[in-house]
Amino acid sequence: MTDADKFLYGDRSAINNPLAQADWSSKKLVWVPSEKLGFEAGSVKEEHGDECVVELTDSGKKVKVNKDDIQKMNPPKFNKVEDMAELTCLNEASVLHNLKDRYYSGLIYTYSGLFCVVVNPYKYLPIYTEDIVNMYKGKKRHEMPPHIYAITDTAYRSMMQDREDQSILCTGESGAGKTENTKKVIQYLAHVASSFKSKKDQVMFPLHQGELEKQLLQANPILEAFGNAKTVKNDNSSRFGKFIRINFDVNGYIVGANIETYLLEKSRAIRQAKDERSFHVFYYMLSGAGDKLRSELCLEDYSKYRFLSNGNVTIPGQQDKDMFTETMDAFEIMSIPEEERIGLLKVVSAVLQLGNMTFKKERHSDQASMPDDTAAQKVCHLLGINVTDFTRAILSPRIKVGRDYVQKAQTQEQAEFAVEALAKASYERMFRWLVLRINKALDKTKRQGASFIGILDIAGFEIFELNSFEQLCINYTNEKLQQLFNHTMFILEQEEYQREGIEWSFIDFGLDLQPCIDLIEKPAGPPGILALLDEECWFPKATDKTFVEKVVQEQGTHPKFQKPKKLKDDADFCIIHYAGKVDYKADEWLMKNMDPLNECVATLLNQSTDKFTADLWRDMDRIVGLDKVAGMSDSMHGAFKTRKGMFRTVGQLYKEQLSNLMATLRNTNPNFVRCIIPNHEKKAGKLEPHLVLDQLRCNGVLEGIRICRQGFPNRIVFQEFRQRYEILTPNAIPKGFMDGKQACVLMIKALELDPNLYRIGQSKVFFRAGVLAHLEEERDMKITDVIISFQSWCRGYV
Ligand code: AD9
Ligand code: MG
Repeated sequence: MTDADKFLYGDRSAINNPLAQADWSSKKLVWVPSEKLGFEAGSVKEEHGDECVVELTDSGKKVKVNKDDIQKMNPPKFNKVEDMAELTCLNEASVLHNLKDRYYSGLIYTYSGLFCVVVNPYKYLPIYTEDIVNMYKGKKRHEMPPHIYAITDTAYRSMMQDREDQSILCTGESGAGKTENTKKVIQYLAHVASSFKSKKDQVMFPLHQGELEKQLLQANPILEAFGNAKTVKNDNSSRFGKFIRINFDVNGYIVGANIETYLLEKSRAIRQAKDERSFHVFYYMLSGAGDKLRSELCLEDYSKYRFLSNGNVTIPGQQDKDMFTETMDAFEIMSIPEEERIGLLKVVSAVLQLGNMTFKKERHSDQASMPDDTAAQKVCHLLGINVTDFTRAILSPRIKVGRDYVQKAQTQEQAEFAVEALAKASYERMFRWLVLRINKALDKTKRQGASFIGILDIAGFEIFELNSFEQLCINYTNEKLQQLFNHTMFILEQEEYQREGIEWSFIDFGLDLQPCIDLIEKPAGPPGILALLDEECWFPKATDKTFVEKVVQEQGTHPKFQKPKKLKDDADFCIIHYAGKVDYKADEWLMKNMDPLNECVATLLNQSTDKFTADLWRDMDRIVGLDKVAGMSDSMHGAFKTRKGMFRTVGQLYKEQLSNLMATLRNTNPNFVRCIIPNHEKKAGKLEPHLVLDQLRCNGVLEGIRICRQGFPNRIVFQEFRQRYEILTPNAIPKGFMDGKQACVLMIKALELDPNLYRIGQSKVFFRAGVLAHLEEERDMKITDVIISFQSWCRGYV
């Protein structure tokens, strides 16, 4: 066994161990809930009505357990099973046990029906080499052990065979491995679908990738430099979501790609929590820029920047200086020229300088003043605008009042707010520009794509103690993704039942999620939370508090909505999401939704002498001025009425972006990858059972199982059914040839099963959850009987 084999196949020698099998059937092994371990193995000793006495296997302790709390253990032949849908006892305990068992043997990928579950190993595993890529190439899913490559290859082959677009959806909590797996998908596709394969090419360019594939692979380090940061949970946490669409021609060669990004956490550019960092690029630049560049960019020491309040936090095992070189090399490969690179870095530096602009309250008025304009001068130098104009725009911007413009002095608070908003907007615009630029590079062949594979890397449900607008957006996304999953499962099941011609009454569980989705996104009748938030943003004198009141008034009786309980009043309301109840606090939601910006400064930037800056600020129609925000200023609500429709709120834009994403995904064949974080210490070889169970609950794996159980989850082809269980119905089938289906019908009749427990299809028998497990037990007992009588026969013989 090679090292890689160990991490792909593991050791499943125990599965055919007859002793283990006999042990399982004689001891009535079950799982009982355990505070520490999730579940503990035990054997049922006594049964009294609803209760039974279970002897725990490890400690030998006897415990009383309610029968409903007991979950059946699978026979040993299912140990470390690669697809958990095959388990005869399909329950939480068995799923957790199987994942844990596999994880401790170094097997991080496991299937669960439609899902591929992957547990972050937090260490290098030799399973992503070129040899392994080649091993998976062109193989069917069941021919190879579970792997992200198998998912990718299946998607690729279905795309080629069925001409159907595909998607691979990675979700999971922060640090679970979404981005790492996304990268593996791209790596695999860049390898197997490169058009750069002709003999001539290979002689001339011994590297394996063509230019496009190289650029595709380099898009990630660039995006990560600008969009990732060290957080408490993950040293390389993506602070944005992304959907990478790789286009293929009819021959299956990559012809281009496109990246869409979602919800960049731009506030990180100005503020970071304890022990966290701002976006990587700030540190790369400050550590890696040479003297010439440092002076060109007006760079200073870490300690000088207010927006890097935690100073120079380093990442273990990473040299920011080297990463700077790597990022610049990636730009080179992406053919982003020097002047654009400098343009980007100037914005990065300007964002930092904006943080150093400080304001003071004037002695005799509320007006703000700026005693020292050094930082402002640097900002203006970097962005190619006039410092006097800039200072005026910040301290006393021209504001439209009715039909006229007037200059309105700002308070210190307003000036500080304006500068922070400008820093965030600059960073966001630069990021958006970068994505567009990468897309331009990746689309340059302009060859028509015939079909595509899209890879989604987006945060899973977030449930903190108190949750804000950002969590609402991400949880709303996950409701929709889960709905897509449930619906897919429903369709597939339905198709299978139809193909087999069995009677079915399978419910579309996607519908279950609609009420919560409506609560968030419905435009009217009554309006959902996002619509109410928009409405309130336009409403004179509205505040976060009046917004909450409106929500309660309109949606107070919605079944997925709860007002906070009296005792826990620090939350404003609670949404019963599919993944659980989530408490939201509406502080700053109006502001977050409006995302206002000083229009005068935006206009200045739009007219910058620096081509790059002017380009960044070209489209101005989404900018909402500070004066237009309810609660910020009481001036002129008439003014923005006329502007309504000119720009859109953050909520509206996101809703639209998400709806486009969903429309795209609905037209693809989805492949679901659920990433699981095993512990919160970034530690290899440690799996916290309750942490994993919580995630399995949130990410739909357990829900998938629940849905499965509503139908006929276990299915077995006629021939196998006969081979395995004929022992239970010795006289049911007459000697001689008999058609598989007919034999099964006779066997089932002899078993006297309740008709609700099974369906007989065209090629398989379908069973309700647990039925097959029961047959398996009976079969075991029969076999044990045979063995025992054989043994006593042997003894008698001796
Ligand atoms: V976040 O929501 O962007 O904060 P992700 O993307 O889910 O998060 P990521 O892929 O960045 O997590 O993984 C976190 C870290 O876990 C990586 O930096 C690796 O150190 C580690 N990891 C994850 N998957 C693997 C793997 N398959 N092999 C080895 C891994 N290490
Ligand atoms: Mg990530």
